[in-house]
Amino acid sequence: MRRRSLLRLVPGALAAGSLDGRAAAGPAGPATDVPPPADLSWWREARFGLFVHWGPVSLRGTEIGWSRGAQVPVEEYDGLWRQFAAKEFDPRAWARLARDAGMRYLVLTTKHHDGFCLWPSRLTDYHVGNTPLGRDVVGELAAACRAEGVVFCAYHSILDWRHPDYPLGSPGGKTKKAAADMDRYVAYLEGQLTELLTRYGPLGVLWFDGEWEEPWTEEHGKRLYRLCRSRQPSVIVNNRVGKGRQDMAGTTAAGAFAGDYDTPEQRVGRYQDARPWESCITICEQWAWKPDDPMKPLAECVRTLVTCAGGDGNLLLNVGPMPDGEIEPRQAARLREIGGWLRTHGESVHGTRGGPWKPGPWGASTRRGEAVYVHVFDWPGELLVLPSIERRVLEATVLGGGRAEARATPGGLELRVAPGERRAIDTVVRLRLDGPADRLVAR
Ligand code: JFZ
Repeated sequence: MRRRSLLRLVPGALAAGSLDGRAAAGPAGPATDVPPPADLSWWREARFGLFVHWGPVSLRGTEIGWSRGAQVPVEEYDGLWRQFAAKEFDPRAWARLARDAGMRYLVLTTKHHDGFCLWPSRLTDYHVGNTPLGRDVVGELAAACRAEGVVFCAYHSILDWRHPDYPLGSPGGKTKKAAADMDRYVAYLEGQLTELLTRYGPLGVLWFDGEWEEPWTEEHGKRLYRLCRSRQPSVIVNNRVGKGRQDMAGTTAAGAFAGDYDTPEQRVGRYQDARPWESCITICEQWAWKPDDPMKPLAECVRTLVTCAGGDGNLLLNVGPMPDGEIEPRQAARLREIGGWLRTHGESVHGTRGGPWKPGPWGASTRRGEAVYVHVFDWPGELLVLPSIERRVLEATVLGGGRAEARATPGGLELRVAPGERRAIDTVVRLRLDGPADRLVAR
């Protein structure tokens, strides 16, 4: 069984201006004193994952971590674990839902900024094993994901506003702790990561967060990156492990920063094929569950996923399960709708690369082998004209059924689909080319 991407086998795929197929480190690649970047091909081909933010804070319906000492007094926030019973928690149902949504991996908040651990850590009492729920959420979900064919991944907050040794505290890192000891805290953090890396089998991704505060340094980040890769050589680590992330656009600054991929937050990343990236975006507005949180329409979810793929990136779509352990039925239904769309259109998302046209107001494009998928969200009129490509189009069809026409003219490539055969969310026009699409330069 060969799981490698076909793209990397295309002769000449390393030519300038072409897609490289492997996880190119780019100008912002990791330093030489850390292991070379992980092989990201399975993750890149997956394109779509489920982010899960959960913890006792769901009992209040306020934001995880950030509401501690803000909307919820610190003592009250830190006592919520006593009521965390989550009687309906069904890890198999979460994993199945992710799979039904067409997602290939799941990232769980093992510990968020509030310090609460969703696994029974030996290094603290502040964990799920001591709550009325009394189960190992990380362990059970990791097993459920494996059973359902979804890659289990761990989010972990570097900062911990509750831990006495971490120098900053709630609200939002705006207070200082008198008796803090960062070295001791780093030992705690590394001890917890060692637990996660050794107890639960292979983790697909370690999704770090909270690196932006002053106590954390790039040296800390490189050490943590090395720890992860030494325990699990194949694990993929995001760029929030170190100090390279520039802002919420999530791209990594030039220089020698640790981390395998970029992390735009609450926005779709820009077209970038030299370094992998993943946008994390909430299905509602809050990361943790909030009653009546306005939910994104199906069209927005699908177009967001497609625009990520068209920009050569991934989408990590977030849900916050309710305090009883269930994912809100309307959110679960939305995820299944996305899955339904992907059952017809998945070949234009999974396993593709972005381009050759960069996303625009009209839509986005993806490619694989000798096929290009033009995702048209908004037709400017009778036809869509795109910049010419240096290949002949042998055939144009609409994915899911329908006729399309592609005509090369001096003014560009003209695409036509009769108004009656267009789709409300995304008309996917599949172009069959006279050769590989990966060497076409993205414009
Ligand atoms: C971070 C977390 O704080 C957030 O709760 C969530 O887990 C997300 C995926 O990652 O997002 C941030 C990071 C920094 C700020 C706000 C949200 N900030 O500095 O204001």
